[in-house]
Amino acid sequence: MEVKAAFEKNLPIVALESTIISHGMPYPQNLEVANEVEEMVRVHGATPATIAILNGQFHVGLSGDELEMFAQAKDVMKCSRRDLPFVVAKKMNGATTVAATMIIAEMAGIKVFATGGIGGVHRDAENTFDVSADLKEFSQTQLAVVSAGAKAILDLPKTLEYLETFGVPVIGYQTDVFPAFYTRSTELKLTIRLDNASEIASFIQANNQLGHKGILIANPIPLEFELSKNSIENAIQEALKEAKKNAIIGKDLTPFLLKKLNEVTKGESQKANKALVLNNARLAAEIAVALTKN
Ligand code: PSU
Ligand code: MN
Repeated sequence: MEVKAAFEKNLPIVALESTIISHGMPYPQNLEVANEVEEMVRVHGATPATIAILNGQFHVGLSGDELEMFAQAKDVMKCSRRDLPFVVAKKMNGATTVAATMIIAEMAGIKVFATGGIGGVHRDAENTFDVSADLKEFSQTQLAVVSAGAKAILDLPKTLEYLETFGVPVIGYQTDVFPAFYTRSTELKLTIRLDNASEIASFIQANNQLGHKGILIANPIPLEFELSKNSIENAIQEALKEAKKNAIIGKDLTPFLLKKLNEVTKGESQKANKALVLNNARLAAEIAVALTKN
């Protein structure tokens, strides 16, 4: 209802994904984060629209009970682009990844989307070919996505190369380098830096007028929540080793690595994750508001 009213009045809306709730964090922290993220968007003047699939139908905006169901359910399918027709045909419940959320948000007419981290090119992709469908989606779906970069479980230089090849602009928000989710900086220089929401809104308008598609806005984790590079790299190495030992591949790999990281860091990664998602929700709301003013 809230989202429908916002559309009718042309008010700013921010899309949110549901895989981060169902597969990205454990219960009950996931529900807490989902609610706080929605509240953060509201406090900054926009309407949150958490996107998911219920009984085969696309939902843009979830009720409290629906959020709770996605936070608790064990049988919700993680849906990327290729999974959408299956879940619709079978009238199943599905949680949407960044790629699938972009598709449904664009269909609904939403321009801005906040998440934690996007999928990317996995380490060892030269052997496994594991490249998230999120990346290709940016080249075909028009949406501005605010993320804290991409997790260092991935190969970040290759992820940026891929985005460059597909013509996807990566904007550093108040930064000259690509952030790595748990840490604010890397050696990876970006070509575009913008320092406030209004400049980003102007960029989005120019991009969309040109008929270009996705934009990645990289918003570094707040300084006080940043983890140390060494400790997180050690935890990642351990998580990757476990994944290899258990022969985890395909769509199961990202959720497996997130869960292992949380175990290895004794919940530290989870705390950082929450802080950066909230920070992204705030910036996305500011951008959505600025878009209605430009
Ligand atoms: N990275 C995170 N947290 C997440 C995800 C990625 O730090 O929750 C989720 C997002 O929904 C993202 C998906 O779109 O994992 C990517 O999965 P895959 O690598 O299988 O495309
Ligand atoms: Mn993959």
